[in-house]
Amino acid sequence: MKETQGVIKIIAFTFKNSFMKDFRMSAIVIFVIFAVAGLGSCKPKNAATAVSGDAAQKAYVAPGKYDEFYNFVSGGFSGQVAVYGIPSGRLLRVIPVFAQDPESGYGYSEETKPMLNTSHGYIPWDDQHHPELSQTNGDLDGKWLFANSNNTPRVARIDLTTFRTAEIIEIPNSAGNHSSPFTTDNGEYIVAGTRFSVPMDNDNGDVPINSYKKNFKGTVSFISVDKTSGSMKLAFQVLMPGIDFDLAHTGKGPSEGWFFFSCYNTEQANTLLEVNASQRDKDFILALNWKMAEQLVKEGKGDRQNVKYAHNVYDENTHTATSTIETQSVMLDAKQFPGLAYFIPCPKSPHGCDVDPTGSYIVGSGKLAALIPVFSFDKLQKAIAAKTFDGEYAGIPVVKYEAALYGEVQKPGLGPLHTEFDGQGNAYTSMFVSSEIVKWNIKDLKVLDRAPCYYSIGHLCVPGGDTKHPDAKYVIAYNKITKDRYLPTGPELAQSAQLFDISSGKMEMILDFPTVGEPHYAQAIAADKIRNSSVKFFKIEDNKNPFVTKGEGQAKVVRKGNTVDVYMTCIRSHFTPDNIEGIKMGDEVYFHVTNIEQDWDIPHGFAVKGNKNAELLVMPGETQTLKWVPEKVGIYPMYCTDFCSALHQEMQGYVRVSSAGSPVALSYSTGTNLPPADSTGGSK
Ligand code: K7E
Ligand code: CUA
Repeated sequence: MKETQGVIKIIAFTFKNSFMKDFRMSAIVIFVIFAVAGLGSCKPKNAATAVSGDAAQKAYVAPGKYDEFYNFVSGGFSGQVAVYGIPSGRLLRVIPVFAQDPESGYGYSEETKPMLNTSHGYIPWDDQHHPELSQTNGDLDGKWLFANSNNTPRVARIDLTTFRTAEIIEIPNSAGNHSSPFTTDNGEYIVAGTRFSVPMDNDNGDVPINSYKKNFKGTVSFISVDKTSGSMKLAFQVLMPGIDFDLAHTGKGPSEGWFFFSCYNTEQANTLLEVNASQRDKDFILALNWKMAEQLVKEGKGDRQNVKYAHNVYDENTHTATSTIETQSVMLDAKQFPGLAYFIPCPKSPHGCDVDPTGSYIVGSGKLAALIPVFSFDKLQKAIAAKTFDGEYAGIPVVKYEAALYGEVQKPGLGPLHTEFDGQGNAYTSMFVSSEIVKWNIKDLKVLDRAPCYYSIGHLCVPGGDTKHPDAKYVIAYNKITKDRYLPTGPELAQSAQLFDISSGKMEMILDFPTVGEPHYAQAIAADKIRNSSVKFFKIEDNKNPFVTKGEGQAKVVRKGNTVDVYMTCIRSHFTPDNIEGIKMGDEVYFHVTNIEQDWDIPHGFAVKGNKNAELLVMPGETQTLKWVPEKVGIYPMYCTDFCSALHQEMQGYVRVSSAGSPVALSYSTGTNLPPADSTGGSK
């Protein structure tokens, strides 16, 4: 513990000086300390005993009992979203979103491959940072979960009745879709701000990198969401100066109609950003009047641009995704429309940008700052009306810091990143460098409580913590480093979450649980808002897949040239057909497998020897297709991969592959042994 405090003292000292002198040097020192704090030996000696037996009881959910909350946690570089139960920390499901998933066949089956299509072609991976639950009137409505991808800019919508990805839309004129997918408070739009500024898609991108200031631009995009179907559409984009957009949150209440984005690299550096983008004492929070933008677009303002981006939709009736390349976007140049955008100075490379439940306060978190600035929406409006500006930046007015500032939380800790709220006037801010959660009061800006995290917390989550009415029973920390917390597993250790009970007014740690991939942001919602609308199986009569087989009597194998379509059913515990002959070398075989069960939780799997994709995992009432191109003459077993009954191990069959010119006729059967054993034919 002493060592930790020592390190914190050094950091504090560095910060103090950094305000007076050249920030460049201190930034380097701070980064060194980051490394020491992260990797070093400063583990509190009592870390292992931070939870009392009494506290652990609070996280205990007895066998057979349900959790109170669903917790949707970003999978980071796994590209997926994981679902945990809270307070138990039990992993319930990993939802495949931006990466192929061999467990479910997502991205491998013919029906789901189009979900991962982009303007760059098929991309089976991404880096997922922020899950966002849909909101109506500023509260969670339990309909959808949105997810961003950071690398190839995309936004996904997950249907919370099926826990499946229903739609993915790519964002043109963007690179590194980080400040996304945050919702407006009544669910009209999802925003997507570019982290990396780049030349716009239609500009000549073949320019020197050091022409950044001239040629690189930023954008923030608004994707409209249909209230009933959830269907997404790129509504408009706003052209911004070439800086980095990091995080965002919607206004609400008095600030409804506005959106706030944190920005860094206002230095417009294009190399060694850790030094070069840390020079200015303040970067910005962008306040954007999206209602005005919407109105401008309605009036026909903005540039109609020809761009290319993929829009992928999964149809629940055909169980099939389609990918369309869209070609239109509307771009509003922020500096051409006075009143649309304002910059608020925010200290030291802000990261988090959070709005309190009343919508009156905007919290910026400068990741190199030793204080937390809180801005007042009311003061911001007054400053705008009185034009209390500090000049402009790239044509956009910069509001005077003091004119928008409500106040600063002094000495909250080090490296503030993200803030969530409890709805009772308090905020919880994660402190990366000092590795703790700090609770403070929004009105008087006094620190009320602090709880150490093990170690290096990034985001944190209060259920409904970014809505009008948080469900503030818990706060959950998502940590980058877990050294000494879990059994070693080679060079990489599990990432982790830590659960704190906050119902008493004090933070009390009650649980550690490891997470899948890297957890960045997470959201949680009362289980009752989702679980009763959960789909149990798909109705077979509603199945509109063009290759559906609605009963065993309709199973068949059809050849068209060298394409062979196998219309196959599965039900406990056999496939129909389960013997197939007459497949020839050079054939492309498509197994269209329909699960004709009509019961909850009875998927069947399907795999055939040598298939170069993954299994299919077919839900009751659903059809999925596996493509298979045999490469050698012979007998190929196929089988069910999901233990579905006592006779699961009997759920198998064979495919016979003959040479290209072989006389073996196409035949298929279940239980009748076709063709007769003496019609050998064969390829030998
Ligand atoms: Cu702070 Cu990508 Cu939201 Cu990670 S981000 S922590
Ligand atoms: Cu079907 Cu195992």
